[in-house]
Amino acid sequence: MKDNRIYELIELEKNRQQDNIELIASENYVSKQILDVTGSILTNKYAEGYPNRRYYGGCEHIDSIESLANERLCTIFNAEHANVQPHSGSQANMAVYLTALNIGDRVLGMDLSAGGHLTHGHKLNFSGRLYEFFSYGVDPKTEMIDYDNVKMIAEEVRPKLIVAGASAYSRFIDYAKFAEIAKNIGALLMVDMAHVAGLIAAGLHPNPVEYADFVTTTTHKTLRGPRGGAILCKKEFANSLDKNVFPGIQGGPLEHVIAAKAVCFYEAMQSDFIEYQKQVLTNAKIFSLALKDNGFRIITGNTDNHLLLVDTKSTFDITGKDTERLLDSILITCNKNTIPFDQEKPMVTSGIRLGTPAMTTRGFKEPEFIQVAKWIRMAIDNRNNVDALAVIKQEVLKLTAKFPVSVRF
Ligand code: DSN
Repeated sequence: MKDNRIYELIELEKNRQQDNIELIASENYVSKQILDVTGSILTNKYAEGYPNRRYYGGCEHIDSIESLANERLCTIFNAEHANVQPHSGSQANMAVYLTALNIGDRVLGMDLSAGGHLTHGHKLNFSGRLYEFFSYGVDPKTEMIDYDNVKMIAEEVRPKLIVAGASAYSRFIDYAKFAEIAKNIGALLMVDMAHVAGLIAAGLHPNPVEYADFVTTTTHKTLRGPRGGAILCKKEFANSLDKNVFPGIQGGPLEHVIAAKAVCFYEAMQSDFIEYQKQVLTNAKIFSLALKDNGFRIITGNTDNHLLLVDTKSTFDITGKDTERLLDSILITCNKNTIPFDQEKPMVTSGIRLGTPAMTTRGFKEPEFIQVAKWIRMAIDNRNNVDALAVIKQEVLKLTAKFPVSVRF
């Protein structure tokens, strides 16, 4: 019997995805072929192990699929070894920690409140519970990573592993500098490139693979693939890393998702992918400028990538939480986010994080992002005016109708 309720809910979510302006920096819209492959019969197959080394029969086609995914990923990023089995970015990071560290070892990563990620040592996360994490933040004036400070902390703490990469940091990260700091103290370097992987694949951001021992990523952000994780590493760590993914932390790989990852990598090798990523960057720059013109303070003053952090509290005396809710009411979707040295709690925050990847996929260019910046300011000015908010919402609906999600199909 058909599960009507779930189909109804999917329909509602489909409408929401069409109607809203999607500004969550880590989200995107996959292509029809990625959607189809993710929902394909490959979901029926068990394939514990690796290509040609499985614990189940009948894996000959699955082996070809997974090998292709590995080869494509290595080609894109010029890497020595790839593992496409991690179910998520979190599991990719966990597998690297298990490979590089013993429980209790020291690690240095970016503080979550300064732009890092939960798995970079948050005390409630497995990373902070299993390892002795220390953190670096950003410079109070520039709000950017201060590499001299990172070096100083690294020399004092002497971690076995340094983690570079972030989930809410809008500037270039100097991987060469991180590699130099790590080398000087005999530490390994891991780069979590999840947010900027698509920009790197397109050759528009520096490639960390040449500097880092391990590079982890998700496949669903700027890379525009299915929800999942992947790891790249130097050959010397390949065997140990593979063992730490399976059987270390995972059982059967999700081969339907791995096939969709392979399609994602195929798409990332096409020339229109580069054009798309260029537009992501152009849109982020113009969005940042337009928000500044509308009176907002942009953390670090600008962006080098696909996202911006906006301080709503200091200029408009509205928390990130209230801004997120207000924008939800006019069908603009984003997330509240701590800003450097935030005085508010993580569930409240002083700012929002905005990203351009999803709406760029739908065809937004400079004029649309300039308009969105105006609407965000108008909504804040009219936060208690229900009628004015209703008018903006109608305008949003008119605009999103012109940029259908089905452009991907
Ligand atoms: N939760 C993701 C993000 O939104 O950036 C990172 O994993």
